[in-house]
Amino acid sequence: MDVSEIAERLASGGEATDVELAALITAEGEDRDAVFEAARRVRDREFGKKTFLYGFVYFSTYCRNECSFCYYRKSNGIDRYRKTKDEIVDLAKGIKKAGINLADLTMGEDPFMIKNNYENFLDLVSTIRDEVGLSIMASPGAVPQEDFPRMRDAGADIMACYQETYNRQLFADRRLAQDFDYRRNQKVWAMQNGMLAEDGMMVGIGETVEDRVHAIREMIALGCDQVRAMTFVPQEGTPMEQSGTVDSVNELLCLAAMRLLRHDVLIPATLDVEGIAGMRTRLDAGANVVTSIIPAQSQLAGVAQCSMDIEDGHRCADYVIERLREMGREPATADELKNEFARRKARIVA
Ligand code: SAM
Ligand code: MD0
Ligand code: SF4
Repeated sequence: MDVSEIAERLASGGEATDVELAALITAEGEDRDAVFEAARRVRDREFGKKTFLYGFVYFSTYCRNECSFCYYRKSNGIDRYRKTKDEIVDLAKGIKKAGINLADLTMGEDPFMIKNNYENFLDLVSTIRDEVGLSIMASPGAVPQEDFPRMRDAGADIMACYQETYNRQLFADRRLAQDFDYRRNQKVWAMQNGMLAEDGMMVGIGETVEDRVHAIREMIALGCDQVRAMTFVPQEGTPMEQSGTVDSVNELLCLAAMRLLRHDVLIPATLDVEGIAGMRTRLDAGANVVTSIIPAQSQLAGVAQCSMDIEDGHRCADYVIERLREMGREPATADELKNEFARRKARIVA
């Protein structure tokens, strides 16, 4: 199969079959380079050199769930923390000052934040909106449909809830005792209520190449404004601790496929899989957002890499911005992201 022809066809707005997409996301050698080059070209045509910067605020690591891949699953006997509202506000002010465009307010499904219809979580969101004024991503896990209007009214701009896989059996094996359709609907309910949505897939959790193609198709078909892929990182004390891993190039190829299928979508280059070393490869695969930026002195954790590059400042804003400029890319401003979100929200309610 002529992979570079497939990539070029998609880059100019054409379509591809599932078999062609499978070839694209398993490309090697020169074909692989051609896929990444086409994805970068499409990204630069849509966004120029501008790169959005998201700060990761993992404010509570308590969780009632038992996802088999996750370090923070309930039964793992780890040290946990829950930041106070004042601490979180200070952190968010700090990341705004450092040039970050958005606060990603993330938690495990923490009973304290969830109780009384998400009272504490929603109070946190509205406080960040009122006292900090950054764009806000909500990553609270799966939320009942009736709470979405309140989440929007509190000021959440985008709801992040990753399906991980669109293979229902694999979902059941990985997100233990969670409902596939309920989680899928998080994205639908967000958009029906005027928020943007982010979906995501994991790479290396036992899926086939066909499963990856299926996940990419489903995420794009849902109409999410942001889509991601993250390579599985094995975690101590979890059922998947000894599971094998896949090369992160598989993730990069999935990112490139997303870019080629939906030219103007937001795609994160996460620092949470390979640290700062993984930023360039992800941007070179067509990503246009850097996520999981964490201030050095914050005592906040990552998810897939709970400590990598954090304490030495290699995941902080200044360091990321320097590396971006070295690549010839430009950090967006907080206002530029606000405008981008406003334009996208107008489109989903239209
Ligand atoms: N608790 C909320 C939830 O599950 O939706 C929000 C935060 S959750 C920790 C964020 C995401 O991190 C998960 O949806 C999953 O995609 C990713 N993740 C978790 N553990 C991971 C691992 N070991 N390797 C790679 N990604 C992981
Ligand atoms: C990231 N560590 O962006 C974060 C996290 C949650 N919305 C995002 C997985 O990689
Ligand atoms: Fe909890 Fe999220 Fe980890 Fe699942 S992925 S155990 S919901 S923190």
